[in-house]
Amino acid sequence: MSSSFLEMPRRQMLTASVAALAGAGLASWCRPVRAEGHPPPTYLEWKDGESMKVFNATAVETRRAVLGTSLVTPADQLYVHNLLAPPAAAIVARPEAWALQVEGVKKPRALSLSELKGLGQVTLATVLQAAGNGRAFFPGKPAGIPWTVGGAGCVVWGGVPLRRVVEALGGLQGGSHYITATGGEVLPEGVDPLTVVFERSVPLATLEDALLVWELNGQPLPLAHGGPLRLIVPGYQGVNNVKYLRRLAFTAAESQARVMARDFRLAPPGARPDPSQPPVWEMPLKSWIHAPLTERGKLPSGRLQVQGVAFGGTQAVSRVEVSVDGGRQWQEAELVGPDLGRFAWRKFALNVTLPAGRHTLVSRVIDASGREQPRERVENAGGYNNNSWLDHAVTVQLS
Ligand SMILES: Nc1nc2c(c(=O)[nH]1)N[C@H]1C(S)=C(S)[C@@H](COP(=O)(O)O)O[C@H]1N2
Ligand SMILES: [Mo]
Repeated sequence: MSSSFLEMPRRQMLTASVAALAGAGLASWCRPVRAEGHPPPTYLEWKDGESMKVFNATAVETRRAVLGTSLVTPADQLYVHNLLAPPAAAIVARPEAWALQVEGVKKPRALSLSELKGLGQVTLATVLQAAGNGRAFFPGKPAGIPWTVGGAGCVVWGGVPLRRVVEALGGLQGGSHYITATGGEVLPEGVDPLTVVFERSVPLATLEDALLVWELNGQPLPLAHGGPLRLIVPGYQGVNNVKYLRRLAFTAAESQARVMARDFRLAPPGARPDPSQPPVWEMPLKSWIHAPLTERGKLPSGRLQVQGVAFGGTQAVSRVEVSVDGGRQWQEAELVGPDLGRFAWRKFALNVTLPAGRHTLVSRVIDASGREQPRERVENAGGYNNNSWLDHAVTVQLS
């Protein structure tokens, strides 16, 4: 493992992190964290540095050429995004000591991780994606991490369906419209907790598919990805998948935490985000090509295979079309490899023969409900939900 971020001095990482967090409007808690001398981000040392691009100490994305080389993204190549410094590693060293407080059910109480495991384990593959994945392609350069395509992966979770937990606690109390999940980060003292706590609400209907997970790709959930316990809301943008889950409540209203009420809102360009605007919830359908790429030199002309990944958000992928002329003419690609279910991504491939010169390759997905990936992004102040096929085009140079 030879990676730039492993060699980055601790102070530089903290400074980078603090600067990025200040940009995200969360500056209020940075100063206390720094004053406390928070440990360096050793929680990312195990990542495959060759495969990753580092934005700061708590945001790394997977390189485009690496994504999709296997259907399931290896954990050491999966992107990471933390808005707060993660809790101490001790919580994954003794996972059985972790407890989850459940509220809004007939018999509210704390459940230990062992009790949750006792309810039985299921596995589910989902796409996990940063809501700002594709932000780098917004010409207005919205504030926030400039993710390109690598703020995403497709992984296999192991855990218990949330429905089963609710049943074990006597069912829902009633009157709730949201699932509100709280992360277990240690909050700085002296600031209003609502301005810093990682707490998100999703519609109650997501109870149908939601999981509480403790495994990632068959291994105990690492700290970087929310271990020992995480909420997974299949088909929803990454921000709704709360890590270090310590409280889960069925609530009448959305959380008033800043990360719910002000951040991750679909505000019109130039507008200030506020709770009246739609939250970042479902992932819009999306696909992109990851091969061939000629960023590091030309490729020979002739026969080559165009490859990429496609997902439908909450819907299954129906088909994928590829264009090798920037979107004028389209051909249907082949869906390859096993189908891991409607929340996973599908790999696609198309064999083409191309002459020497520059070619613009694009893909667009059509989902099971007939929706088609759009040509244009929907403009918004935060740079969220970019699924424009045009923005995700790759230009290759063949000799
Ligand atoms: N508790 C907590 N959960 C969190 C976050 C966080 O900062 N704290 N970041 C969210 C965001 S913005 C994203 S994109 C995903 C990233 O998941 P990953 O780091 O496992 O890839 O986790 C989400 N869950
Ligand atoms: Mo994110």
